Amino acid sequence: MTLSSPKDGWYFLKAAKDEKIYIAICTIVSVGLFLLMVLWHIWGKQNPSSTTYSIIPDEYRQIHEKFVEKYKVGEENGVPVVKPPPGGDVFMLAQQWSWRPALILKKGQEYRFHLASVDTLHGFSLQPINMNYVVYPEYDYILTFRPTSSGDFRLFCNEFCGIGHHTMIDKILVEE
Ligand SMILES: [Cu+2]
Repeated sequence: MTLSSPKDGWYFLKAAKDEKIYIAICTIVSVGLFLLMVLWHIWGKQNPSSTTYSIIPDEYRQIHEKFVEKYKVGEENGVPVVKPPPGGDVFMLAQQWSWRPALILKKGQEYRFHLASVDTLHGFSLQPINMNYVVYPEYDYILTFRPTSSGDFRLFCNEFCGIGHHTMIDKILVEE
């Protein structure tokens, strides 16, 4: 409610010159910022885009377990260590409170990474390169993943997910 209503027909009055200039500047700035967003997405140092599908948690768990069984090469502190073939799919599973499996990858090779949570919200935080994703339950995030340096990397959950959140640490070893 206003104290006084504008006169009838105010909407059809011609805008003053300074108003037109103001609108033109605002339009140019907003279109410019929008284009910058697109350009930054393509050329900026952003996390890559992912393709996302919805999943049924139990079905994803079965796919993950088959993947682990097929390419398992060892175990470390009860966590399976898996060496997937380059070019293949990697089914990572987050749940309270672990990221599985531990991985051995080849430098310079491409993998199709699937990130999924079967219970609650988790985070995928790859350190020390600081690559971060939020992983919502019931979705499969697919990323094309190509390690460009060898070494020993750690994968953390960076979304607080309960009492054991701090124990969600996984390992990715990249070989030459
Ligand atoms: Cu967590």
